[in-house]
Amino acid sequence: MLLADNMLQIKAPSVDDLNPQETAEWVQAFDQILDEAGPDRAAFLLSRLAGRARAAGAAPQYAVNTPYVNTIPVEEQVPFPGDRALERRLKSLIRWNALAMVVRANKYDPGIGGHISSYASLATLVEVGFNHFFRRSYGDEPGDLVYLQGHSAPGYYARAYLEGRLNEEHLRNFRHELREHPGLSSYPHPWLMPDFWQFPTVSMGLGPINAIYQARFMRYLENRGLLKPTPRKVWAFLGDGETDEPESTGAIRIAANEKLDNLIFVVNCNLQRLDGPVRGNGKMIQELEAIFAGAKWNVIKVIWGGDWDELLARDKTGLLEKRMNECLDGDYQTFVARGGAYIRKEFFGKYPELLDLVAHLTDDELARLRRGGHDPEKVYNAYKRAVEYEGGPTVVLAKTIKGYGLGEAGEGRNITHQQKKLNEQEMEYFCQRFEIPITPEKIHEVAFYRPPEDAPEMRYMHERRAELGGYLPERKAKRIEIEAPPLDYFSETLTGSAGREVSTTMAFVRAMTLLLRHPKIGHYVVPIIPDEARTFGMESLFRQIGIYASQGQLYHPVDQEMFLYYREVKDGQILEEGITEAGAMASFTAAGTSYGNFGLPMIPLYTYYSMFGLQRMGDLLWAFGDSRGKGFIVGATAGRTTLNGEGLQHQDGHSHLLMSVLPTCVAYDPAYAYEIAVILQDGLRRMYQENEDIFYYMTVYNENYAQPAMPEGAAEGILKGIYRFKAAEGGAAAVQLFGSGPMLNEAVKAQQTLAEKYGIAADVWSVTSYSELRREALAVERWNRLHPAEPVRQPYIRQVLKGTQGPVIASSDYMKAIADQIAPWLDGRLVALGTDGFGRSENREHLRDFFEVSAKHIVAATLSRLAREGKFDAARAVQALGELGVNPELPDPARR
Ligand SMILES: Cc1ncc(C[n+]2csc(CCOP(=O)(O)OP(=O)(O)O)c2C)c(N)n1
Ligand SMILES: [Mg+2]
Repeated sequence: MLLADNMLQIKAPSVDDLNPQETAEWVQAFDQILDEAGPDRAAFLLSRLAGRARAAGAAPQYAVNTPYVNTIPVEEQVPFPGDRALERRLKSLIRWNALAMVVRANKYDPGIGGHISSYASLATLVEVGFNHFFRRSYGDEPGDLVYLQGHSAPGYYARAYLEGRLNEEHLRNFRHELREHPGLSSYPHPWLMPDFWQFPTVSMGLGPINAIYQARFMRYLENRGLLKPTPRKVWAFLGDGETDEPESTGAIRIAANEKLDNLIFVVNCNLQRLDGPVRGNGKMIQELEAIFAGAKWNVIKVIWGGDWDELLARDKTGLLEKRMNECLDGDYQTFVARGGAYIRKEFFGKYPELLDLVAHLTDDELARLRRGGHDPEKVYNAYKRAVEYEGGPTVVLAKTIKGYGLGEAGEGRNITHQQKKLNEQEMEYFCQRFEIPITPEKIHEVAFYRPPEDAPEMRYMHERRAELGGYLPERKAKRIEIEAPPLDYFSETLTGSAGREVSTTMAFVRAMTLLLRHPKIGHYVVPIIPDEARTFGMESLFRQIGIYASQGQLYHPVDQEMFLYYREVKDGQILEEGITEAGAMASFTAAGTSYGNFGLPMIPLYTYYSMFGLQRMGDLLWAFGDSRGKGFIVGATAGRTTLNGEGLQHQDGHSHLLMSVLPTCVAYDPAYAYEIAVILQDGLRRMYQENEDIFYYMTVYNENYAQPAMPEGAAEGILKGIYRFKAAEGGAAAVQLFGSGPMLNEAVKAQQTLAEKYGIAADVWSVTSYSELRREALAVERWNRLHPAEPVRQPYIRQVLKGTQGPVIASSDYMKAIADQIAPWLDGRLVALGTDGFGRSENREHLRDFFEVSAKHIVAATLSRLAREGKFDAARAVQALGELGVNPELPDPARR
């Protein structure tokens, strides 16, 4: 039976029961059908009745919630296939070592942090996975991809310690990464532990959205015939508090629409986040059930442990289920913290019948009635169903206790998330509760414990992992063996446009098209677009390589008669994401890390509306860098003045500033088509041939102008960030004009005006990357600082400008702070012009005048500066401003 049917629960009408006799007969008849024909038949009849009721205007209200009990009925459960005793032992040892790791770290280094209580709540949920489900490989094929909850890291380290993959030294150096011995990073960071961690999950919400797009990308690779299909899954473990992040649930319908039955979410519903309850006044599991079921996910609730089964079975009044439904999460948390007597009084005590039901249980036994997420058999059954479910994604909502096993030190307490210091009594309690075989002295020392290799639990652990194809987490990135095409492969973009006016966006699309046609690497290219392909002139790709659609094209496209119709195909190459920059970024992440996850060196080119990219995706990009992701991000319709008409929320004058903070991002602001080709080629070489773990950001614009041919020898400068594009004619230059993107054309115009009208010779330089120039200069400066006795080295920017004269007037379509990045090496020569402030809807000419970056402002800035330096008559400069039409009394655009 599909769960969606199951979900249709008819709400009780709000009026009183006018005819109890009749009601009883109906209920009796229904029960009979349930008994005799089974739940499928019963559900069918109900939905038929509901349909008739709706048609007759007697529509019952529907709710997407089922009662607050387990989704899987006891009679449908299969027995747990593992050795419960050995698994419990293993889990207990992992619990102890994880706890010890954090307590030790904070004992010797107060304030170093770490988390105990999250893993304590999660242990059963992940251990059932490690012992029975998470496959490291399927034969020679890559296995499951598991996104583990980030701040539960101590638990995974503790497991790897038992497995012998980490040693005691590692554990002692948890959160001490910079000592002489190898340390363990606080959270999953592939950048810091590249052989261990696969997915950086600790920024809440990134794991879930990345997992969804990972599962989809897996299908994309399979449908395109690049990856052999296997039953591999993407598992994502989320905190219940984490689900409040929009990224956690914002893309779940994609998973359902794409029928991703290779995706399993497990939400650890310990009902708490950092400060307190996630929903004290509500019920997180019910809320999530409604959200996921509404999005057509298969929902499996694991609320109650096995010891409740008998109580539920014996309760013929329905009051136990009623009581379960009526208590709020805040109440459930208090039940844990206050213990058995309180539970008897406040939970069961509400109805005398329930007190009778548990009369045979002691208070201690009541307190120990387990929650579903701590019962391996319930968890196993939920996972088994999830794995076997076909046609869509599954979410397992498992109820647990935050700080499970910590007792007074934090079980269910509001402070538990931050608990990192346990006193001796508390640690003794823990060891006793989980039967950790260590002496009080060892507890006092907070010693780690690993049984001998031949202990039955150790043998069991290794056998389980061997059966499942190896240990996890583990990252195994093979060296990429790709040869980047030589630069002349892009020759048509190098030779200029012969006067034809072309935008850099068109030039980029052309270069990408060439890349797509490359016989050896074309199939690795993944164009990613969040619904702006037409804006960027990419629609020809629709026909050429098709839009990926997992189900193909099930409808007749409205434009099918046209040559460039909207062609959706199962093995399409373009990822048309729809309007979700975050989703597209998650696809970019899946593609850009596919070399590490699947051994497939996919080359994503993600093109978006420049303004709507970085501001939204910052955190995802940081995680992308951490993941050692590769690929090209292209900010199209770039520039605060070049994107005309659109106005304040559209015009990007700062993405280069935002990109400059990403350590592995190489950012360029090219002016001409050949610069784009050079950057693209070198990016391919560095990332895919030299195996550097970096990625590229490039801005492209929609202004059409003639594209010049590449000047001889420009390639090195393009890549390093600057080269002389047009030297002054007739004598040494008295001023240096820097331009980037379309503003380079303004610099060239200014060069001409300065020469013709004011007799001033100027060199024009194309600055392709201020951030790369700065990085190089900082590295050289650092070397100089650390080697005071060695001959001083010169940064590239100084080498290039050696012997040049006069001020440097820099203009770009970005904020002045972009050019300011290299000010320290320009000895006070720099005058930065830029587009600080909010954009406006206007045409380019007015925008460039407004932001004072146009040719005339470059000329005015030059004359003004030369006047200040005593190299140009000040009165003449004032007059020139008037001639140029520069009004010195206008307010500053940065603040208007
Ligand atoms: C985006 C983001 N914001 C804040 C944090 C800090 N933080 C770490 S754990 C945590 C609470 C997590 O609660 P929950 O998701 O319920 O996980 P639990 O520890 O209860 O399993 C917070 C706020 C973070 N890691 N990421
Ligand atoms: Mg929680």
